[in-house]
Amino acid sequence: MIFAKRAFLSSGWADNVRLTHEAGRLTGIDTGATPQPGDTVVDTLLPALANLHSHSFQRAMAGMTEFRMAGKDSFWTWRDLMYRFTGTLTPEQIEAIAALVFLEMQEAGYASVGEFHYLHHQPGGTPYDDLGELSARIAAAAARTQIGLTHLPVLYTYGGAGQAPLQSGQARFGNSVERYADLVARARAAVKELPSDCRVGIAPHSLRATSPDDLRAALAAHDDGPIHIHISEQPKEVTDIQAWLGARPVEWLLDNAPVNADWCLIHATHMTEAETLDMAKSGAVAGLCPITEANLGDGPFNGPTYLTAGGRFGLGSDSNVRISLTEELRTLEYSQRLRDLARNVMVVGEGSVGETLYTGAARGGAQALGRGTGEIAVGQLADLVAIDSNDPALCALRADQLLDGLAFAASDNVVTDLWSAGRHAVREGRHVARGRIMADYRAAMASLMAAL
Ligand code: NGQ
Ligand code: ZN
Repeated sequence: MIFAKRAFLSSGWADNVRLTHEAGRLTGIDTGATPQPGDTVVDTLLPALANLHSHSFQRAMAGMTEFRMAGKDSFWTWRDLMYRFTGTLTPEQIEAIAALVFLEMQEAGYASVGEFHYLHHQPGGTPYDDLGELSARIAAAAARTQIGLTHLPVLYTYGGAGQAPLQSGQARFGNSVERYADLVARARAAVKELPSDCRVGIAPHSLRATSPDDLRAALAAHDDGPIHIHISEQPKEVTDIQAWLGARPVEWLLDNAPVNADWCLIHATHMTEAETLDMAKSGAVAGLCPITEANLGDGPFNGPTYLTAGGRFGLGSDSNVRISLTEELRTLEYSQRLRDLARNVMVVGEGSVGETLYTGAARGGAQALGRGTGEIAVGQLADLVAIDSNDPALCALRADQLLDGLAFAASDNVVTDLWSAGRHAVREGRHVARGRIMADYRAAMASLMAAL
């Protein structure tokens, strides 16, 4: 059982909290308690966040695309390099990279991940003997790290807006809607081997990688689980979709798909005021990926309008160029400050920015991953993170300032413990399977770099 000197419960801060959990869920929460022999004693306990958007394999190319070339680098040239990188990745390497990524997420304070998975086939595009081979590799990485996985196999059929054919670099991603249904079934079989908090959703990659008819067909075949889609990340995407479908991407999606609380719209960066308000009303989650959106030069999210309209949001690490929960939180707020020349933007009315961002991302992330979590309360999954408030970045703060300290002053090394649905994966700041996962990752990278 867990004893926390202080915990942020659904009812607010409480002291001397003893928590029990069983089969992944919180079964008892006593405040004003005393620690019992055998308890895991921690300093400050928070609901752990979900990381709602990841392409784990991209972690392995972090730092390789930051060299300026002939003054014309863009999101699209980054993407070409990323495609080249996917050209040789083996199933073993993909699993080793995903395990490293999930470990880094847990050490940073994320209990779960939405893996938006589109690397399906062999180099060249021939399916593996098992269509779900690479989904099984992602599931294996989740098993090794014990992270809470929401696996999101991706429907990727076209190379660009207007049903353009796949480019050669996209061959490993491609499926018809029919074959996609088989792939989802294989992914479900792989995830069934994992603990019961793990699950499967669907992910049409983007409007440009699918078509209106295919999207409708994929949605019709889907009966349970979250639906994720990339949308309006780059201006070119907005103009391409407008030219093809006659409406801006978010506008088109809201008018043509049953977008509701099961949906997560990744990025949603370039929206008009009307799109922002309509998206907030839909109940969908905005999947914000602040570090990646800064790294790729996407632009800032329309935060103030969206929050004022009650819009829901969560955080994702997307390209995994850096995995840091504290840095995602502050990068989101700083993107708003830099645009608006203002401070404390991501709060409606008055209040703590850190608390608004953290609790908003906890609830929104849980919703987006279809996970019964997001606050510490009986019946919720035991997705918990402990931080050390004696860290110099936090030691002078009152309890009601700790989330501001976490978001703006601290590094992820304040994380001491993490539980994914009750599985105690990080202890004393280190993942329990760190040695083996690190060794496998280094070996995978050596073989990958030799083959590139
Ligand atoms: C992805 N990443 O699916 O990994 C995309 C690049 C695309 C981001 N959008 C590929 N950040 O959008 O076509
Ligand atoms: Zn993405």
